[in-house]
Amino acid sequence: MNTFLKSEPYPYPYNGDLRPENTCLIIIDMQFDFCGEGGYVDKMGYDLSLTRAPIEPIKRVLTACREKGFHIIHTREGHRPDLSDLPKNKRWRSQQIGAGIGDEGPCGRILVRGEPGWDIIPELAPLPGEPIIDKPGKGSFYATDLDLLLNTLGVANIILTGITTDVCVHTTMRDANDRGYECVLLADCCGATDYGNHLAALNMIKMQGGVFGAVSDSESFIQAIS
Ligand code: C5J
Repeated sequence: MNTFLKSEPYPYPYNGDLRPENTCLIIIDMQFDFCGEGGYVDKMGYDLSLTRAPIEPIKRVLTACREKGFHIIHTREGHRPDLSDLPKNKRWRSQQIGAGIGDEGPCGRILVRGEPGWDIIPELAPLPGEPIIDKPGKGSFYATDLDLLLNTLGVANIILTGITTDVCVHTTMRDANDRGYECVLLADCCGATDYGNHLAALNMIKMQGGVFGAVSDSESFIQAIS
């Protein structure tokens, strides 16, 4: 039996083969640093309500995926405490905006592994057995074993959620698409530091017949898998 989501610009997935066995929900960087008070995004002065908006929709999708037995993977952006995996230009640019990666902040050292700000927020805490990918970059494939995990699990379809839409989620979606994964981004399960950029990122996906995949929402996804 084929299963399709209501999505744009085409019903996802392209071949209707959407099953828990071949589909993975990826929740990207739902860490204090990106949506918590005193974290990296807060220190940069951006509106936290934009990056907190996806928390409840992701929770509903996560619950549905757990109930149905879908694969679930979480990611965290962060660097080694000695900052040996932090490019100098990335650090310099973050310092220019008053939120130096590796510097002390209200949530500990910004974007450093093991610090309070680097943790995934409790609302979306991974369960034992759900893999966590620790990544030093924006994309979830760069310098990680994500592709190995997805291949080993037999994943063909990726459901993208998390923050931020225009940076880590988009980079991951573009890379996943190039690797042949069939991707859909759930719009209300993502957020950006600028609402216009969130909308633009959604629009980019829908060009050229779905240049990186498709765009849907939490309700359509939950309805399709129920
Ligand atoms: C950023 C992310 N925006 N998780 N990281 O620096 O999107």
